[in-house]
Amino acid sequence: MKAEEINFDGLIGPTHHFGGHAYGNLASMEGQKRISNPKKAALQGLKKMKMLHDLGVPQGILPPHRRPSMRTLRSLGFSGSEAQIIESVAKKDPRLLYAVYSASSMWAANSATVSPSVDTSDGRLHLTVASLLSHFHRSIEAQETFELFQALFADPKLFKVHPPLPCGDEGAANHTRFCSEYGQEGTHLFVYSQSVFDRSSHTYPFRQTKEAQQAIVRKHGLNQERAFYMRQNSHLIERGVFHNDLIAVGNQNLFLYHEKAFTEPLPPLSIETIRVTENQLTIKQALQSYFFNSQLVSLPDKTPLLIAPKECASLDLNWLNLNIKYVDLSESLQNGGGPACLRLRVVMNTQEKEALGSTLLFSEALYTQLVEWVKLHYREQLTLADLHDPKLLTEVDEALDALTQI
Ligand code: SUG
Repeated sequence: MKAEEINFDGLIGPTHHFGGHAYGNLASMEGQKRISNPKKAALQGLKKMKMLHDLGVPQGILPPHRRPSMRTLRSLGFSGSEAQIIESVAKKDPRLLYAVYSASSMWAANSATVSPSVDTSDGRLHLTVASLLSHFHRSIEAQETFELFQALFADPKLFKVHPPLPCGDEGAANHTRFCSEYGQEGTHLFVYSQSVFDRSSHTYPFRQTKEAQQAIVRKHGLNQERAFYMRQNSHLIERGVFHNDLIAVGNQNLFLYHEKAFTEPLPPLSIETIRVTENQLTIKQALQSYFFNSQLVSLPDKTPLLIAPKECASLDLNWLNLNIKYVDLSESLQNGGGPACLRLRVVMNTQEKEALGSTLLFSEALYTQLVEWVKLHYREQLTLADLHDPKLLTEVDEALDALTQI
């Protein structure tokens, strides 16, 4: 079957701020209370999408969630007009207000786990929306993502969108699909941090459960013999490696990973591996530069390319026999989200792509429109104090209304 892999990037929303919401994510913890620049953040994200599109790598785009999440506040018992609710939450518990203002849906790698139709028993493309239970500000994404994906992947003959699971699941950030061609049956590597029955205590949240991944294999109808599970090195989670995509990246038949990523040997995946040693790149350097959160993509001529954060440009990477291009994502990175965090990979065949329609596919014209839209509607500075003002809510809604027109 002929198929291509589309990178769907989360469009960075107008309320991007540094709230220190993600415990165990060092950048987020350090960034708390810094002044963010939502306009710069969104333009950086769009520029990355354009870079991939210009390189001939298929690119899609996902709209931001409406923030603040009024439905979350109402579900927590706040009532009245939206402005009244904001004022009341701001007074009673500002942390709650900041959390429901989080623009975290930008990190689309955490929106779902995807299985292309060539891998599933019923021949449909399956997506399980991530529950994101480990952090309050992220868990509120799940229901909205579910509704969005049901609307986007609407044809029940081609797609099956599963609701979030009742256990910790952070989506594609902890899953790698290997294959020789995108349209050929793949092999799946699921990396988890713990079992739901694990009783050991640790400082930082262990986000991904094995049970969620086993459920995904069952529900998507994947071939059990081609699904492998590995446990993340727990010491690394305590050092800030909160998702597997901070320490490993794979594409097609190539897997690039740090020697300390796992404590057991890799399963028999029949792939080419690049095992990065501590001598070549220390864990500290990997985290500071977000090297492993690069996107590993295949160019139209099939050569691999690494799209790395610009923070990697100063590293000595002579040992790496790969072409590299650098991107500036400083705003997202200050919240612990690099190039790979911002995208959800979806392998689609021609029929599936046609059913999706063109609205979400990146084009030169869409890029121009979105850049104009961001320039018109986004602020250049956002502080936590700004989130207390109901005027921001009006501004955000105007922006999202205009986006709907686009
Ligand atoms: O869940 N940061 C996100 C970053 C997600 C990165 N994604 C992948 N590795 N795939 C997280 O920790 C920070 C938000 C704040 O602090 O305001 C945040 O949620």
